[in-house]
Amino acid sequence: MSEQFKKQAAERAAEDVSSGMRLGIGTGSTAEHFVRALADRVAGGLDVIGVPTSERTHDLAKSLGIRLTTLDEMPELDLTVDGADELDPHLALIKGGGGALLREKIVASASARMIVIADESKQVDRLGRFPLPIEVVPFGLEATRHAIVKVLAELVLPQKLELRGGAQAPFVTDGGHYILDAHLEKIGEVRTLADRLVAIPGVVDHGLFIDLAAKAYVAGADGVKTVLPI
Ligand code: A5P
Repeated sequence: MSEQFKKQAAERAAEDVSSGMRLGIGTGSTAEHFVRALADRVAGGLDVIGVPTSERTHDLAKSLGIRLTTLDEMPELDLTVDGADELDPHLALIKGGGGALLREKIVASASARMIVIADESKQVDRLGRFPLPIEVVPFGLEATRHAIVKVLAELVLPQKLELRGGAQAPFVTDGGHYILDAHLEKIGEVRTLADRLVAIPGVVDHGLFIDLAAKAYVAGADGVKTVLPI
């Protein structure tokens, strides 16, 4: 069922795309529905160019005939459409379940607007049930882990961090980094946590997306809702 909802939200977002747009194209199962819906429109004559947020999205979009470029060629975009792991009423997001958070944040930040597409299970009152991905440099991993634990303790948050993929075969991001997933349950001060994490030298970025999403299409049993930040 949720797959159907993801598809409905993605198809609604594809309707917002018009010819001439420079698009950021997200990563994940919901974003893949968007890529397919966009490709259908491109086959029908829509003229757009896209910057993919991962190698995975690059390969899919290319195989479906969507014209692609890079942020180096096209540093300013009109619209990014991407999924999320959680969205709160302010449209603050947790992203990075698929490991593409860094490129996703760079692309969304280079876009005039970001639209989030999701099924209704992703909507929460407060972020944190979904583990927060924190992208870190492999060098000095243990020192970085200690620094993160210290910040979490100071903010009275649980200090459970898991290296994605495990110590024997850590997951490696498109940027060559590792991911520590932080099991936080409920994040009180989203902005404070975001600021404190990026201030740690070994942290490349984290999956909190604040003030980036302008709108969300959330699909559920009652159809597709348009959600604006409160
Ligand atoms: C990829 O890194 C993520 O940010 C995805 O956008 C997010 O995990 C949502 O994925 P699904 O659409 O597969 O749920």
